[in-house]
Amino acid sequence: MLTLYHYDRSTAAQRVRLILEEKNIQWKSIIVDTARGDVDQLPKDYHKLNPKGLVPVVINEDSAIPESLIILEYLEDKFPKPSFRPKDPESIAKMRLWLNKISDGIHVASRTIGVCIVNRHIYNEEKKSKISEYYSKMKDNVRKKNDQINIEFGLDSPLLPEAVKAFKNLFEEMDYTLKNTPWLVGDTYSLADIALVVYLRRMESFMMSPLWENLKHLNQWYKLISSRPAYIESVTKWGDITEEKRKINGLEAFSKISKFWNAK
Ligand SMILES: N[C@@H](CCC(=O)N[C@@H](CS)C(=O)NCC(=O)O)C(=O)O
Repeated sequence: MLTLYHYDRSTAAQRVRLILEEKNIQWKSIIVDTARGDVDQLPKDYHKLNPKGLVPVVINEDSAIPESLIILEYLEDKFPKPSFRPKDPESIAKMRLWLNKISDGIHVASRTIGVCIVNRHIYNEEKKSKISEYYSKMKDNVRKKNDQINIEFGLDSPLLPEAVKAFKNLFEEMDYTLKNTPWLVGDTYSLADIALVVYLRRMESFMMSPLWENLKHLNQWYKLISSRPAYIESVTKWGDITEEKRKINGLEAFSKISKFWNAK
């Protein structure tokens, strides 16, 4: 049986659980949650499965596959029915352009927003030695450097305005596209929808949804996906153990974030 290393609120893991559920693939769950600094949660030799030491990782037929977007394409190839990839090459290219936005800045922007609003408070409540061990073991140097800036400056981080703007631009582009088609790529509910929906939930968890309440096509699309049985099973039901913190810290941050969102 396929095995997934993951944890409840990881956006990268949520999209993998969502496609597993949509495809009705049976899987075994192994929780690896280092997000609050608990590097001792990493199984021995985990870096052989994912050199970055992050989730998700899928193990299938003795192969370890990290990186959520690669996993989505892998699962689509390996278990083609039902399919979540359009058929014609032009639409496939469009789908991949949406996916590309995630690796091209959106995931990093999501991390920046998360660290500035919530994680820095979590880390500050932990023992200093635990957090310095966490960072000494972090393999991704860009992530490490960004986190250091975001922890130090919080809502005044020089990285935050751009991260917020990246989301504004993304959500507006999605809304614009969804004006004419039910899904991001025409009539096909595709990997693009599955991969991106998790960020709506993430931003919503910080109580930020008033910022995009005018984007009605985007909101309709989100409602449509989040009411799917597969989404409820794979995302809603897994929940988020930091939910309360996200709400409280998100509300505190709202006026600042909304200034960045609305800046010209
Ligand atoms: N590009 C990677 C990003 C993976 C990633 O950022 N994983 C996060 C959760 S969304 C993680 O493992 N966090 C653990 C930590 O921060 O210690 C992917 O798409 O799989």
